[in-house]
Amino acid sequence: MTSGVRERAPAKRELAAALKRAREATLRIVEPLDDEQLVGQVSPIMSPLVWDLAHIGWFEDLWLIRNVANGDPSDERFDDLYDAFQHAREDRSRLPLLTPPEARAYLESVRRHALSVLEGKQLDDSDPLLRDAYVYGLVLQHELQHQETMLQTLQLTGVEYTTPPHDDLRSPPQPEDRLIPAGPFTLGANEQPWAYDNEQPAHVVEVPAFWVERHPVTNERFAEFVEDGGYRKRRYWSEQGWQWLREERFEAPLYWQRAHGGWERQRFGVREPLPPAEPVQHISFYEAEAVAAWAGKRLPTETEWEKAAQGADSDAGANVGRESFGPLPVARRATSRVGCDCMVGDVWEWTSSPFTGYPGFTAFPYAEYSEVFFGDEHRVLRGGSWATDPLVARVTFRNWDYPRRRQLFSGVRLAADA
Ligand code: AVJ
Ligand code: FE
Repeated sequence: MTSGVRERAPAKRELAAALKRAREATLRIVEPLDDEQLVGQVSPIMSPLVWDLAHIGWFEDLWLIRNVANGDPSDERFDDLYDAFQHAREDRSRLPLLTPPEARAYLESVRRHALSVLEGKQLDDSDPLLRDAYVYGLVLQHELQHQETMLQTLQLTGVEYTTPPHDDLRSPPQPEDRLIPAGPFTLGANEQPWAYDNEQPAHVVEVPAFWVERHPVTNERFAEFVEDGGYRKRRYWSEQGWQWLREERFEAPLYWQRAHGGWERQRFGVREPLPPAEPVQHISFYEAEAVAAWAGKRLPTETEWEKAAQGADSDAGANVGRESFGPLPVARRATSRVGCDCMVGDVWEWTSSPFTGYPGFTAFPYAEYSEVFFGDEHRVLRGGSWATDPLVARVTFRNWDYPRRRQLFSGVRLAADA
């Protein structure tokens, strides 16, 4: 085991500032939308946006008021309405939800109360919830992660949104391999006080040598796979992947459309030429596996991915934080020590690993964040996307979803045995 030097706990003033920054970002996302757009059920796999809003407030009420100060719930009904385990996403728009103005007022009143609790609270080291201000990190990251979920919903609705142009149509560099020599490395987080339970405990693993590509798979390369009949050739697909494809009859990533001069894609309500050098996004795990097979490669395991990513999260140039509204042409940014680029930000990268607990895992502070999702059904995604907040996009962070999902800002990086 390596022993990490923990950073000092953030001061109350810094916590309040971080909560404020997160809230401003949440409100900025929904600012251009009218009430109808906020209450609509866009897709069975996503909540209405007004649910995410009030759920953010409910989670803050639960953790920063009730669990920190033994306060009463601000409204008894909300444990049913806004606990994600009570109702499926597809049913949420039929619930007696708060209206958008009510949800905004609720967010505001919970925040006021939570800040007054923080003001009067001794951040006591002997309470694991308060040590390193953990519970504040939890609530902050929760809100920031829901922002990414809300952006997925917005992209699904096709509402036109003002975003920076993605008109850089240069060709990508040739794929390049990096060799990661065999040897031990420490998987997981032991120095980040706000790491989630599923990133812990950090432990040393032996990883055989492997190849991994310098960049995630680009649109140009993915389009070659498509033009090569990738979606029609059984041999590139796993058993489950082929079955999924036959049911869905997809012929390209989500949001791609054929046009006269080549492919176009829809991005936040706008149709634009597909930028060849951007990482492909909105692919499922099955499509990730298939493009890897077509290239004569495979997906990295999440252990391989994290080993290749060491050092990448210290890069200030990463495409994270919801500003670019899309991946950017692959380039030297968020570069890891072994020289892999775009390891953090741009697109989440599917790995071959199911989502499970590390050896010695203990659920903290609640089993419903990670533990109930462990098992064979989900696959792990790594690295964060352009929509992930820098506070969340660390190299040890583990995301997960069903292998068929494509609404994610998801892409892939290829690996191979050495
Ligand atoms: C880590 C993105 C899979 O959205 O289900 C939000 C994050 N957990 N609220 C999810 C989360 C509770 C989670 N993912
Ligand atoms: Fe949540």
